[in-house]
Amino acid sequence: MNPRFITLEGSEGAGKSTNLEILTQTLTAQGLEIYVTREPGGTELAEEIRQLILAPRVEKVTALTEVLLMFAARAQHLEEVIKPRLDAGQIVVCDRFVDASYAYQGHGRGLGVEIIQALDDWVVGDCQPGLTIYLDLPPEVGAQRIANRAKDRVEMEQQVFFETVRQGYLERLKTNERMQLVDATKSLEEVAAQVEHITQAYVATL
Ligand code: Z5A
Repeated sequence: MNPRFITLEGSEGAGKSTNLEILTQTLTAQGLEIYVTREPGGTELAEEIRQLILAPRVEKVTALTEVLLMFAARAQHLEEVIKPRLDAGQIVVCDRFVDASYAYQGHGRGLGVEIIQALDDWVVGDCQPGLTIYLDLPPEVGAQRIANRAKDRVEMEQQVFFETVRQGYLERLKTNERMQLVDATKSLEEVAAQVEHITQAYVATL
């Protein structure tokens, strides 16, 4: 576990990007050195892998291909960006990380937790986040929030897929003390205040 590594999780439209921006501004204003990144992505190669994963296509992408691409991008991201920044004493805040693989590929795609756990042990090892904020939102509300946006390959899935993903996250919460749930159905101001409160309290312990 690396205490300076913080991740944000949630289903589509839960408000991760929006809250990440607000949070970064607050922490930076306090003089903290924050590095913000995202998954899949975060390096030139990992961003290219992201495009491969998310581009809508006629060919069916197998669940195994999808999860291996996610972890290939993650391996690059960890070595090129996350570990060096943490080693340099920065706080790294990442929009999605390995919990997304448990939720989307383990549960949503039905690969099961064991495969993800094996890849997690192999690729991530002990570079686990110290804090993960999970923005919880019913999929139908999230879908409404992003209704006017062009959808990527994963976002084109049916509602039942996103329900399973949500259950996957809720399962993770039961066994991972570093994860804290925020009710993302509340107003943006309320959600942002809670995300900020949790992070400030956590950062104060570092
Ligand atoms: N994925 C995976 O399968 N496995 C993995 O291991 C990883 C990822 C790492 C890309 O992720 C996809 O990769 C993702 C999972 C998969 N696919 N899906 N679904 P992403 O994070 O880039 O994509 P995303 O989850 O689809 O992001 P998003 O749709 O942009 O959601 P968001 O960042 O959580 O939401 P937002 O952009 O901040 O907000 C959406 C809108 O809602 C926006 O207009 C806001 O102003 C509004 N909003 C936000 N909060 C509120 C509140 N509280 N009230 C009202 N309106 C709000």
